Amino acid sequence: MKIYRNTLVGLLATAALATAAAAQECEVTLRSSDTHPDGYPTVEGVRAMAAEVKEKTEGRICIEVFPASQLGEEKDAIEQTQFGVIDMVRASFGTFNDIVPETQLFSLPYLFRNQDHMYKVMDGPIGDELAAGFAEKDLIALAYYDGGARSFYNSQKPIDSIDDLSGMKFRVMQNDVFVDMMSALGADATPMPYGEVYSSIQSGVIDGAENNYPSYDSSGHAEVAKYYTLDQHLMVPEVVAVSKLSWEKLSPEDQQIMREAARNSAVIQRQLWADQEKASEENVVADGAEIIKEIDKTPFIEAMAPVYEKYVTTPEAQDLVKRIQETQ
Ligand code: GTR
Repeated sequence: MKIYRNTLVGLLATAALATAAAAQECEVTLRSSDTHPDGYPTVEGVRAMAAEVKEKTEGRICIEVFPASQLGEEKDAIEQTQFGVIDMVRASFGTFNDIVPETQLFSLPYLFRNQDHMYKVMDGPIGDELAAGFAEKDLIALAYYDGGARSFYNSQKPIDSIDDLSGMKFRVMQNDVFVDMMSALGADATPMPYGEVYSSIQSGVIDGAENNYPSYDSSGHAEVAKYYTLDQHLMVPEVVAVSKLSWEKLSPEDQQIMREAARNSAVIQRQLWADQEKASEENVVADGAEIIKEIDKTPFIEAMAPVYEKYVTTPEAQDLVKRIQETQ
């Protein structure tokens, strides 16, 4: 036992020294915020980026990921990143709403046909143009991650058709598009931060929420809202963004390393995402979730016409939506 204890103390001391040495080597430490827990594809995606950046800068630039909203809920984290209080954020476009108004069109329901379509759009010229919108708001968009397809879940009853949504109360991200989407579906929207959803379903403040399989699973929402209907109304891209203030302190060479590492991390994140979607589906089913897969999406898609009318008004917006829809 004594030997074990000594060994353990020795190991801890060595680890502490190694950590101190590593910390000393970092000339720059960038703090990155994520709402999701350890192991979630977005958290591990940014960690993969961190590993590449560390290697290519020979330990000069370190990215430290703070998972589970340790640095604040997503909307606050985005604002803190704009002000340079936090250096980086990984967040869904859905939370940007009027912070980066250009993201709103990308939050329109049923805009993307499938994940491949979303990748093609985000990895092409449209994604580059959108990065300019982020830059105007002091955020440097480095990579777009996958956020899968979002569907409704609730604690009350299986949703088999659009009529079943009538009068129900669902949490949405704090974004006007989603509030309008819910009223177009005949339901009530309650915008609130992600971290409040679990207790709000549990206490009956809301009937449910909407999200992808990995979030439904990792947040524990599946425990309190057993009915999950795969209507897949939203496919919202996610972004890894750096504060302009932190970015401008880096040399052009280091900026290039960051850009490349972020792009490479998107490839890793998307693979992790595909694996996690399957694993989460299995987890929630094992925990007793009832998945409604057979759902006619046509009435849902048709119901979105007023939302498009409200948001796709200018010729520029109309052109962009057309370009997105026409991307093959
Ligand atoms: C998740 C997304 C988060 C956050 C969350 C939410 O799917 O990855 O960034 O936006 O949804 O609903 O708030």
